[in-house]
Amino acid sequence: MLAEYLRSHWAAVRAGLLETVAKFDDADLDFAPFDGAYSVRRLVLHIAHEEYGEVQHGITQALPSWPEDFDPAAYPSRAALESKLAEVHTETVRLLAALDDSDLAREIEAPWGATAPLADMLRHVIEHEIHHRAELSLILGLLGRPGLDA
Ligand code: NI
Repeated sequence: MLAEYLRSHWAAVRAGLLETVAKFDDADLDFAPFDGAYSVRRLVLHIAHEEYGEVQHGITQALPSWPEDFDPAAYPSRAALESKLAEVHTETVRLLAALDDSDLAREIEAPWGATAPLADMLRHVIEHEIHHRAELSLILGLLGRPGLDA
């Protein structure tokens, strides 16, 4: 039941993220709300990168080390960002699909030394996505456009 809840919750969060990202034009991607803040492009890449690191290094440990940041210059358009989000999330969904509730109770020792049940590690990644999705929505407001109606 928890596994199914996490799958459906993340699917809903992701749908809202994609709806939010789709409200930006390519010309908006370098907008940052204040000096030193992440731009729209960097925020989207940060969501994908955190998921990639937490899932593929922290949980599955398929990656032997925390991944290098994704190079913003390699993602010149919204379509390129959406493609990166999908690439990372496809692997996460594959992992989630194979989980049942007993897997979620399993304690995972992350390579950085913390130990937590798998469910908690996944919840953290979902919360991270919601957190930055809200920042993107706020940025839409700063650009004078409607944000996400979550
Ligand atoms: Ni973050």
